[in-house]
Amino acid sequence: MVKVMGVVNLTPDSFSDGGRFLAPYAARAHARDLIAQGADILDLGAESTRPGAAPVSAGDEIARLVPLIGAIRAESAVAISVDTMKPEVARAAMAAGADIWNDVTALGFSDEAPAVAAELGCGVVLMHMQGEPRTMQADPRYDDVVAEVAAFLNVRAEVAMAAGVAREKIWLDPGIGFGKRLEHNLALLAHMDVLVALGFPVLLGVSRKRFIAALDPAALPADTRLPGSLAAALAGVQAGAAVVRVHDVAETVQALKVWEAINRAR
Ligand code: HH2
Repeated sequence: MVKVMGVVNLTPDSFSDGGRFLAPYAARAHARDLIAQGADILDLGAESTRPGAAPVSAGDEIARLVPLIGAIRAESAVAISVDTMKPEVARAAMAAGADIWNDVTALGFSDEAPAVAAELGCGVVLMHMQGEPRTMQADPRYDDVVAEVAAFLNVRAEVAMAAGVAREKIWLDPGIGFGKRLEHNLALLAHMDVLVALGFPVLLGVSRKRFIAALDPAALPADTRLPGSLAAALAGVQAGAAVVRVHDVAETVQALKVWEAINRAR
């Protein structure tokens, strides 16, 4: 069964739902809603990766994340992931009850990150990004985006395992929209089987992303991109993605139920 990771943003400037869930009680209510809608994993993020977003200190990230993790843990056994690049934030989050470190820098933000992931024994999402969030969309270039992303993820998985992260704790993610033009995103989605063949579960984040508006100018506001998000998520799972990271959990769960029922009828 494909797993659904629901996004809970604790940032004031996320592109899709910026600020709406910043107040602690609102984030908690949102987390509760996503659990009720069928999320298998909640992905909590306190630092936006939006191009041009302001950096957040580790202390601020921890102050936003830890109370929410505690509150969710007190009432649910749902898997909790934290979207952070910083080892000290991952450490505080796991101590508070989180299970997974979702790192858009694939444990590359600091030298000690792979060893910290090994020590924490948590799940680790290794995502591909070209450049850094502030400038990544300025001029992304690849000779062969699918081969380059696959090679990068393979190396990062090797680095993580060499530091002591267990193989079964690792998930890979092509990083749709992270230093990629429309054609790069489409190539990665069309050839996701190449990433799946690396032998790790693949996590895919396409929800409400800008490439959808590049294909349909009517989808300029991020909250009008649900149909495109579902189409891309289903294309991804058809090619073998194991987890989809989404904002619209109920709608994605329904789409996956239909898709899985059709597959069972084959
Ligand atoms: N996308 C975003 C953030 N984190 N993590 C993984 N593993 N994969 C993704 O595709 C991914 C991610 C961007 O989405 P969102 O959280 O809505 O925006 P922001 O980073 O501005 O909070």
